[in-house]
Amino acid sequence: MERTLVIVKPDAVQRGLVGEVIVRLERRGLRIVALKLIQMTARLAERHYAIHKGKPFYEGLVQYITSGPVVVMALEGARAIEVVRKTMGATNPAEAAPGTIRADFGLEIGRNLVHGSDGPDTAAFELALFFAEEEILGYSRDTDRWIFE
Ligand code: D4T
Repeated sequence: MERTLVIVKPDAVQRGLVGEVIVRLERRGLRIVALKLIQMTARLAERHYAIHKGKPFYEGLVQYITSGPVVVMALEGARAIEVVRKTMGATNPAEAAPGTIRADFGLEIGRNLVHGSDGPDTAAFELALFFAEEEILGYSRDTDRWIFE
């Protein structure tokens, strides 16, 4: 079973879309194994987005992600990383497929509502960045046998 990190970004929180984002991921069958509301510090944002340092959009990205509370969660499920990214849609909402979170609620790349880890190594790094090991709960649901083969 794979784990991934999802961030409901400040624009989605301000627009009252936290529930909307969670429901789309949860109803796919993904299991929420950690969840909290935080305000990211510049230091945390810089570590999370270290790979983008030096790019023209980097400063704005750090400014945006630290501009208000975000909801961070760890989700678990079969192929969770890929499933979350497909549910979010392309990075630029203008290019995202209709039916995805970014297409249904967004217009611009710098206000794209959600983040999801883009691979197993990134997921492990990001989960450790946002959650202490004991904050991620290993448990099963009675419905799991109707979702997982
Ligand atoms: P995140 O990391 O937010 O899930 O987005 P993606 O994984 O889909 O996309 P990314 O890493 O390429 O970009 C990270 C973040 O930077 C913003 N961004 C990106 C931007 O504001 N302008 C840009 O030109 C690019 C490429 C959006 C997402």
